[in-house]
Amino acid sequence: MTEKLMLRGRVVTNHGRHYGVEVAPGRRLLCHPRGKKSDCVVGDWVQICPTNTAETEGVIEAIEPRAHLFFRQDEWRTKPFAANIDQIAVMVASEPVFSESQLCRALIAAQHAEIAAWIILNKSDLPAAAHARQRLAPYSATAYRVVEVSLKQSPQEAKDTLSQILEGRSTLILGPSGVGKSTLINLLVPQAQAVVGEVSTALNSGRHTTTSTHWYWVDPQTALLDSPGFQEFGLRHLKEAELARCFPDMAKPSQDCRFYNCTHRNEPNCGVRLAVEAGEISESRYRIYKEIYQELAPTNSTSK
Ligand SMILES: Nc1nc2c(ncn2[C@@H]2O[C@H](COP(=O)(O)OP(=O)(O)O)[C@@H](O)[C@H]2O)c(=O)[nH]1
Ligand SMILES: [Mg+2]
Ligand SMILES: [Zn+2]
Repeated sequence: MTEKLMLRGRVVTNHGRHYGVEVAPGRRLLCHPRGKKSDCVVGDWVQICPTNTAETEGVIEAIEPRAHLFFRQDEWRTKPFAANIDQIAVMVASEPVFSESQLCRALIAAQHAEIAAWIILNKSDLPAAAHARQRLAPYSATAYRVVEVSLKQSPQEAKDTLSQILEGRSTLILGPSGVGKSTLINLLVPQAQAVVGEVSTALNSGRHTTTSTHWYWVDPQTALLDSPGFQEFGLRHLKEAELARCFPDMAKPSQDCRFYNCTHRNEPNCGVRLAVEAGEISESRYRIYKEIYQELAPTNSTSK
């Protein structure tokens, strides 16, 4: 009996139960998990066994241990985005007006997972850019790295700016529909041909949205990941006491809190609240902190 041929590869696409596994540059096999259920996600390193002689299809036999899994968590389910990525880039645009809560949630999840995060503001060519810039000021002024681009009006400049932050890393691009994720992918990966601004027939969205996660190579060391849009970025995997630590702008002020276990909501002599009053922490970020805290806290510890 001949020994089973095993190949090692990285999962680069996922559509339901279909996984594209890259075993060498440009060489991919369409693979399926062995069992009914699969915990495989894009970015995973896997062991596969070809199932046809042409070696174009295979079965996933094993998933190698992950360095990282970036995910969101609602009340009941874990929704993985990707495994083994180096950083995330949260994309917002001048238009449509972005949800600061969703931005915060993605940044919190990254901080919690100890993954670096960037904020990309696109469509700086539009008049609404001034307002978006103003809303992002509390981010660029503190621990966050914000870059501004106009992918459509100044593609070369955008490419130069983005290359500096993306080069040599694998980056998951996150952001709501319409911000320019597909435009960015196409600019940096010309052979990607992601669909831009297309109106989909999807009943609920009415816009084109990516329905599967995709790993694109910009060059042999640089990768971009496009992922499906989502409604809510759940953070149920965090304990409420961990939340403040995921707000870098609260680190210093919280050292002045009277109580070591201050929740920064209604305790007296709270350094965080003082910093909010002094305008050192943005009011919207503080409001979002309290909202998420409430979501994570057991019902018996709601604020008075
Ligand atoms: N004004 C302006 N429009 C842009 C820019 N970048 C992308 N767009 C447009 O925004 C729309 C949504 O872009 P798309 O890449 O499909 O966004 P996605 O939904 O995040 O993938 C398209 O009509 C793009 O042409 C930009 O820098 N400025
Ligand atoms: Mg898109
Ligand atoms: Zn406090």
